[in-house]
Amino acid sequence: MKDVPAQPRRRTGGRTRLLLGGVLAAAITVSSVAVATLAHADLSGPPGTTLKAAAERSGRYFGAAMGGDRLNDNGFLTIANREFDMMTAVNEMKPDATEPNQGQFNFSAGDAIYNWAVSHGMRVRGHTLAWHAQQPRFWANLSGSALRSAMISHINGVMAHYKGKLAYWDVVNEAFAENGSRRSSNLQATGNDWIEVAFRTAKAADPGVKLCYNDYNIENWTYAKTQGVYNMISDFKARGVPIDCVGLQTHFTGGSSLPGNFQQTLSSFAALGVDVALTEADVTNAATNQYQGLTQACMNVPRCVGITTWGIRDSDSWRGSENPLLFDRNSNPKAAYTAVLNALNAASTTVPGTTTPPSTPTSTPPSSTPPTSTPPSTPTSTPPSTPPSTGEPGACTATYRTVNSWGGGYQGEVTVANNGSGTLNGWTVRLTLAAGQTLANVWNGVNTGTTGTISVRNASYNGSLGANASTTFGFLVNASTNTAPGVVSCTSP
Ligand code: 9MR
Repeated sequence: MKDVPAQPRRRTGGRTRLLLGGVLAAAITVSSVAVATLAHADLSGPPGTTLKAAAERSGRYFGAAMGGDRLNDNGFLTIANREFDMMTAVNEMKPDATEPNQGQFNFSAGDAIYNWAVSHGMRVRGHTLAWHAQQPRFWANLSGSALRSAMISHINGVMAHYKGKLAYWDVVNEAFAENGSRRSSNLQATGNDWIEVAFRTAKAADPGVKLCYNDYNIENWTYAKTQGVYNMISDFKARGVPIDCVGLQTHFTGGSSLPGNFQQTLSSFAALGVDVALTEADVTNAATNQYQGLTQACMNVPRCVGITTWGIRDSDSWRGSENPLLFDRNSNPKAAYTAVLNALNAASTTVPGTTTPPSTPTSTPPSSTPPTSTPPSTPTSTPPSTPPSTGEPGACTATYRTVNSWGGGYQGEVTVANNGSGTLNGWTVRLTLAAGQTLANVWNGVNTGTTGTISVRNASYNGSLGANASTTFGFLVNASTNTAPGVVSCTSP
């Protein structure tokens, strides 16, 4: 790797000064430059006119996620460069991408995104090192201590490559089940301590990067999964397991919309002594009030360091049919964009350490202590049982498409349509997964079974379909071969 001298300070994003990494010549290697760091927060100046300028006023960042294919998409790059100061690779730094074969690391796709981002003054979040999905194919043949060793080697190999370059790493992703216990996975089967081993390994590999635990459905404070993660972080802090931050993915769907207690969740995590961040935000139909609310909640919590949306335009989204992002397919900002911008500019707290001088923050850290009450054991919203149909029997159809696939699995989407004249009150789709395939995750639907023929019925909020209406659900499959599932049937009661 060639050393590239650090560039002198220059101004970006309005009045906030960033120490920039330098301009990169080639997209093949990661340049040896310091991580750009936020230097100065100042709430007294004029409002920012871009997301990043507005966020930087309070020492925060505003990020997006991009796939490698967006490097050839000038529409995307233009908005990214103008509005964002943090970047996450959608798939390119995941375990299957970075270590496709045991001991053979491949950083070309991740480096291309990294190099573009830092050469445009952005910092980069690493995503992710250990996860039950998108694993290298060879992990499927390992278990026990061999898999544990492979995970440790993977973390060491990837973190050595990016040492000193990244602002954050999502060390472990999505390790909890909805009921607040650990998700069962091959990594979990190596022993309950796999998560802390991952964090200790990561700390030794790159002591300078902030190490995060990242998950979805942990935004509602009273939800069992939130409490499960909270208890783990609390335990880690008590025992000195190195952890710096919690990423709340903030995927808001019709079934899990912005909870009224979101700020309490953020401040409760922060009170444990970790930073919090909204790492993959998207909201069904970009509901303005939810985007405003999630931004405001972050701005009200000093240790909420930034917000990332999972894509920029609806055409970049993993759930594009729900139009969940801040920019439409023609690159126009939506009403939600303005709401977010205004909420960023209205921030009344700054991130500790970003206001200079003095070196101590002017804002007060949250004084509330985390509750000691036992977390609820059931989710606050459970899908209701399916009501009887008033539509024509057999009027529903299911159409499958593969959204994305990789070495060890794929993301699928099924569109459920009502082709009858009446209203469909509830639906169930049956799919047959090929041998060796296991369902890892479903959204906008509720599954029964994870292998062979599985069924997915409507969630609480998308069972009712008027004449000619349709809805979609999505899912992830871990697979040895990526044969698409057969759609067996769609029925309505
Ligand atoms: O956006 C990613 C999509 O392209 C992939 O198909 C999918 C496969 O796992 O992963 C998506 O990103 C996920 C992220 O890594 C973790 N949280 C949920 C995101 C959306 O599924």
